[in-house]
Amino acid sequence: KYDEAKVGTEKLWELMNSYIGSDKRSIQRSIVNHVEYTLARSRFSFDDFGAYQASAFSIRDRLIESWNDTNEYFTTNDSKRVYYLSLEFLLGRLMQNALVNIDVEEPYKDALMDIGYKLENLYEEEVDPALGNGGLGRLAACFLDSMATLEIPNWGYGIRYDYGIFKQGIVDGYQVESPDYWLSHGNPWEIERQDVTYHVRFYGHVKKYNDGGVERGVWEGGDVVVAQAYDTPIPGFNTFNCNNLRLWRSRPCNEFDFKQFNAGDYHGAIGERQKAEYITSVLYPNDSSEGGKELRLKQQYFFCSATIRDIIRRYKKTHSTWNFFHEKNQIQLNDTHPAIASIELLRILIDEEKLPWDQAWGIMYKTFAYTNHTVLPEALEKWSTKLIGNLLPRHLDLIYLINFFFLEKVKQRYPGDNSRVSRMSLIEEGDDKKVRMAFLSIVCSHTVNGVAALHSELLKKTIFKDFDEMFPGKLQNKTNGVTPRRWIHCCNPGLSKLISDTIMEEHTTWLTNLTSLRELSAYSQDEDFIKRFVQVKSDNKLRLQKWVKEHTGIDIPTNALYDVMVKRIHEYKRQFMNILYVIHRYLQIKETPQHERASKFVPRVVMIGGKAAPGYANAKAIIKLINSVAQKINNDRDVGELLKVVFLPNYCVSAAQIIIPAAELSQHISTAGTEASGTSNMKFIMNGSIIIGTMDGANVEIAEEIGAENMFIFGALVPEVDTFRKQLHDGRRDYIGSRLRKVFDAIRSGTFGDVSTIHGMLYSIENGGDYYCVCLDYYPYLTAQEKVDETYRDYPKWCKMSIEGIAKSGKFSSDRTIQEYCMDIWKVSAVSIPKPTTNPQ
Ligand code: GL2
Repeated sequence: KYDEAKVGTEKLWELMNSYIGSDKRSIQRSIVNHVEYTLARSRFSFDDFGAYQASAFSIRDRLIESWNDTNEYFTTNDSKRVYYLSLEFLLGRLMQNALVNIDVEEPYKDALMDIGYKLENLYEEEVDPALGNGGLGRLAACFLDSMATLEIPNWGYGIRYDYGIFKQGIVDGYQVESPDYWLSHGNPWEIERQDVTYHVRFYGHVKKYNDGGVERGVWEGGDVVVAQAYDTPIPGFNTFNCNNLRLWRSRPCNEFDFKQFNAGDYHGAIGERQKAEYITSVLYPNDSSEGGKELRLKQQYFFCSATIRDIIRRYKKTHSTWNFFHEKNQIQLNDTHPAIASIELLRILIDEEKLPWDQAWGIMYKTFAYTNHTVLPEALEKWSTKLIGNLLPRHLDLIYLINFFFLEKVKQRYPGDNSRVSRMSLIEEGDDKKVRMAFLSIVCSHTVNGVAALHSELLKKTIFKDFDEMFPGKLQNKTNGVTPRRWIHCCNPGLSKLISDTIMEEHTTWLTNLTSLRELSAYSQDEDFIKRFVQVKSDNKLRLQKWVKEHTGIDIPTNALYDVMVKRIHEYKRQFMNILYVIHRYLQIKETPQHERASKFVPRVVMIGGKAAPGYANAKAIIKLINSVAQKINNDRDVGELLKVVFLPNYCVSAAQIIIPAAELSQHISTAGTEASGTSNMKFIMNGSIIIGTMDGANVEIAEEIGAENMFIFGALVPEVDTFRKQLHDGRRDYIGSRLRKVFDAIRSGTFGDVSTIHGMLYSIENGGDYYCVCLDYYPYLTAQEKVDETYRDYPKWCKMSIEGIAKSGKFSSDRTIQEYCMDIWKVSAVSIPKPTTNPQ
């Protein structure tokens, strides 16, 4: 039926069916065409950046071909689709990923070399699109790669921010933020969709009426802005399927304010219009101080409304009833940030499609699923009812109605249990009433999941306990994963080649079946293999050494243990504990006579990187402390190359691709029960770095897979953390031992210059405020660090441990995660696009 909608002549279709060849000449022709006709450049102004842009356009052409075929195929086959809604997609650079996935990296390398350009240099010309804060946004990007690779009909939906996560600079040891205007040179990967726009309303008022027993609303007035679509093709690895990431940008609506214009205030009228563009200007940097901001809620609703309308429009192309909506569409909420999407669907079904409540509710409920990414109370979203009621009056009505029906059920099920009713209410009572977005998402979704086994268990025992009791089985676990295409093959080509050579497989096989890495176990003590493995690691260390010199000016040796901790700076992640240990190590070296040092200490380069939310004072104080300690130690000639400390500035996806392959030890040392999963831990083991870590998040499952003997595990478990916190609360103050006291004293006495910004944290930790249990875990951490040194001295043993880690990291491919979502939550299967046949050139 859909085929009949085909327009244009047969000839046009035949021409559109042809595709670009992958021979050297065709590649060069397509690049040069873009140089001349897209960029309008001449030979004389054609630099590396121009070559990057032209190559990017030529690659995009190829992606668009399969992207079009894919979408047409899904539509004609009425395929069931998955929509991944996320306020963050931390994609990282796209060029190498695209070339690798569509398997033309080598032909492009040759074709470019032949005309005088080095592909690797062009990779460096690409800006790193950073539309996310950290793990949650990067997870979304890994999922897109896996869904395309597994041929799952999927679109990602998000916001096309003008400004990504801020750029971090370091001045006098302090973090300074500057805006990341990533679009200043255009974005060759996206397709602007002038034909895909929706109107989105804010504020205004609701008129209600009774429609044969159903209360419906008409939402009128207020402001209307336009959402415009920008599409980025998402190619799968080793498949013709190409999915889509649709990002929305806000534009002013054509309803121009003529009143102001006529009154002569031309500038004023333009200014009002421009306010619409603010909505998608900037990504919020995960800052607790920014909670409750109206603009953030506007962003959320803006993107959810456009997305839901887009999904409905697509469904209606091939369906005339609502009966199959949930069977054809599954919508996954990446945290509660897009939670308002379910209410928007409900609103449209009731107020515009005029469905009865029960039917509308059923459709919504069976369509949505929600992923929780944190148990930390400060990160759980709550929106004031005043704010929602003002901005989205009809949605607040519906939320109250949902809450009413829901609490009726709770009362029925637990008669007389009033405290349970108020605990479970979607509305938190108080002077400023708030909607608990996580609870709302649970009630409006058919399935809820946590992101690692421990995290999912904690959800059931703590913040979602009542819900787990009332809806047993609704809460599931889906342990996170990462894409091995980017996180092994692209970032560590040496290791990728070694793996392919060793298990005698083309990388096209093991990269989509990561558990086959197990075969490497047999080589963990094989001399030849170890030799090559060590060579790969030292090449990567050299690459990082250069990066560090270029970005910080610091010289680091390569014949030292590379000890890395990169992630957002947060008290719960405990970079603070790491730097306390560095100070301890420094003091110890100083106390040891020169001639004994070599036998006592393994040379180490400690590298710490990550951004602090701009309003998070303690996190910023930690960065300052790290830099001050680094300054002191690196300039202490007496210590020399035995210990170097580097703060890696502006940690981002492209930096991670240099840093992770070079690490030998990586730190994942959060307080047990705080890190929901962590995903860099997975990337590090895949690249042969050993983990020093606590039994938290996915570390627990990593230990299960690779064996605790192949990690350095230490620290309190969740129940011990609980006990310690209780003791603190009851007044316990004897928890600082003499060696830790010495470190505190060194900080206070000015050994590292003026680090007074950290004094508040020290004071608090000493006086019962050690919420993240730094003092509790400090001594076990020292012991684990001693074990690290001891093991590194036995280098064959060290190598064996890291190779075992790689071999048993297969579970942590995001392909496995996505397969579980498909089977247990979305009930969706692969749809494979047929290989294109015609190529008339
Ligand atoms: C996070 C968790 O903190 C992190 O542990 C987890 O790996 C990721 C992805 O599930 O999600 N939650 C969150 O809000 N951010 C995360 O990184 N920003």
